[in-house]
Formats: sequence, C-alpha cells, structure tokens
Amino acid sequence: MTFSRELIERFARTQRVAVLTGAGVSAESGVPTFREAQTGWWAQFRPEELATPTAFRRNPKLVWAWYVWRRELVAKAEPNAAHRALVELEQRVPGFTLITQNVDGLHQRAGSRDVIELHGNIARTKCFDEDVVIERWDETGDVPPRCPRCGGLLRPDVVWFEESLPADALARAFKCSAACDLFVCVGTSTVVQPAAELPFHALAQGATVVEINPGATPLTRRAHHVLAGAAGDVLPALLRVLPKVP
Ligand code: BV8
Repeated sequence: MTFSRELIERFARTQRVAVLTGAGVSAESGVPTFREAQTGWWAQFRPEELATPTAFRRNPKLVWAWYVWRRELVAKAEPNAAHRALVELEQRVPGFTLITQNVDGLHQRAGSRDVIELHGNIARTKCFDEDVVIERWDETGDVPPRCPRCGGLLRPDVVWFEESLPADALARAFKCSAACDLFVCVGTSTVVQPAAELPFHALAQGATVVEINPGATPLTRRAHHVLAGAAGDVLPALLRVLPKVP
C-alpha cells in the first residue's frame, strides 16, 4: 500500500489528532459489524430491531440473550493490528483522542489510554429503571436478572437507538473534533447520528479529514484523503511510513 507524500507530511506536522472508529475496526477481530448480516440464529433479526428500549420492553429475554451472545463473542475476540496501530499512533503524535462507537472495549484492551466511548460498553450492566451500573447480582435464574437494589430488570450499559448518548462523552467528542487539525475516520458507515456528525464538524473547523474504509460512505466525497482498504492493513502500513517519534 502506498501513501501520498502530502498525506505523510500532513501526519508528520499534526499537533492534534482525533480518531473516530466504528464496527469496521473490530471486523478483523471477528466481531461482526452492524451492517453485516448477523450470523446463526440471530440472522433473523436486524440489530436496529433489537438495540432499542422498545424491543427490550417488548421482549427483555430476547434482547438480554442477544447481548449475552455478543458479550461471549467479544470476550473471545482479541484486538487486531488496527487497534494496535492506533495505540502506536497515539504515542507518535503530540495530541491524540480516540472516539469510538464500538461497545467491545477492544481499544482499551489493545492499550489505548484516552478512549471516549460514545455508545457505552457491552461488558457493563445497568439497571433499566434506575440507570445505575450494577456490578454484582444474584443469579436466580431470572432472564434478564433483576437489580439487587430495586428489583428492576438489568440491561447492558450501551446506548440504544432512540436513547441519548452520554452528554459528557458527546460534548468531549465534539470539542476534540473541533480542536483537532487532523481527523481520521476508520471503519464506520458514517450513518448513525449524532456520531456521524463528528467528521463533518472537524471538516467545518478546518481539519484535514482522512477516511479508512474498504467501502464508500457519505463522508467519502468530502474527505481530503480516502484510503480504501481494511483498517488492519491500512493503519499498520501507514505507521510504517510515518516518521518515528523524534
Ligand atoms: C440519539 C450501541 C437523540 C448498541 C449503537 C439525527 C440526529 C439524531 C438522531 C438521529 C438522527 N437521525 C436518526 C436518528 C436516530 C438514530 C440514528 O442515527 N439512526 C440511524 C440508523 C439513521 N440515532 C440514535 O438513536 C442515537 N440517539 O440520537 O438520541 C434521540 C433521542 C430520541 C429519539 C431520537 C433521537 C443513538 C445511536 C446509538 C445506537 N447504538 N450501538 C449496541 O451496540 O448494541 S449504534 C451501532 O451502530 C454501533 O455502535 C455501531 O458502531 C454504530 C455505527 O455503525 P458502524 O460502527 O458504522 O458500523 P456499521 O456496521 O454501520 O459499518 C461498518 C463500516 O465498517 C462499514 O462502512 C464497512 O464498510 C466498514 N468495514 C468493514 N470491514 C472493515 C471496515 N472498515 C475498515 N476495516 C475493515 N476491515
């Protein structure tokens, strides 16, 4: 894979990078992306039909079982070369913020330090009624299990469709997108709002925008640099040609 001199020089002189990742970054860890067809028994459902409070109220057992299946899949997954390249990039540039839509925690497991999780984390559980994180509960056989504090249903601590994103995480993400001089958008279909607004916000503030994705997205025609390929190939290749830390 080759990169333009202009792109390499752009990375060499950046003072502040913001990166937005989506499910495509975890694809090479074996975690299916949102837009890919789900596998096995879950193939009969679209994620947008399950990842909502309405779906949970209607069929809590089904939605809880979907997250148990996904948690087990994520627990078996390992960070891939893309996650590791982003850890390396963080060490190579003066200022770096990683904003992720992913709920799999793979960036943190790879060693990324400053991660803004816009959509929560599948490994955490919270009470549906009180909206507080619950660390331990009695396994009474109830599915979903019950909150030990109020008896309400437990749910994954992720942001469902029709739910607002954590205000502090979202505010920080917009602030970093406005303050960066280089915005790298990796492995996201740039469809789900308000996260999808971030690269356009960076663009409007004068940042150079780079997109890494094997496919086209609504961002592709606006990005300054489009690197068409898998994150696990493109990011390590890019790190190999960028100047090492002086
Ligand atoms: C909200 C957690 C206010 C759960 C997820 C306008 C403004 C505001 C809201 C809306 C709006 N228009 C519509 C809405 C509503 C909605 C929305 O955006 N809908 C979409 C479908 C149009 N937004 C919301 O509801 C948000 N809440 O705005 O609150 C509000 C309040 C009340 C009523 C309305 C609004 C909440 C959104 C968060 C939903 N939760 N996840 C869970 O995981 O179970 S979103 C989910 O999609 C994941 O987080 C995922 O990351 C995210 C985005 O998808 P991607 O990451 O991009 O993944 P995707 O599969 O789409 O694409 C993968 C990409 O990777 C592809 O481009 C592919 O080409 C590429 N790829 C594949 N392989 C590779 C690769 N790239 C690189 N390397 C590879 N190897």
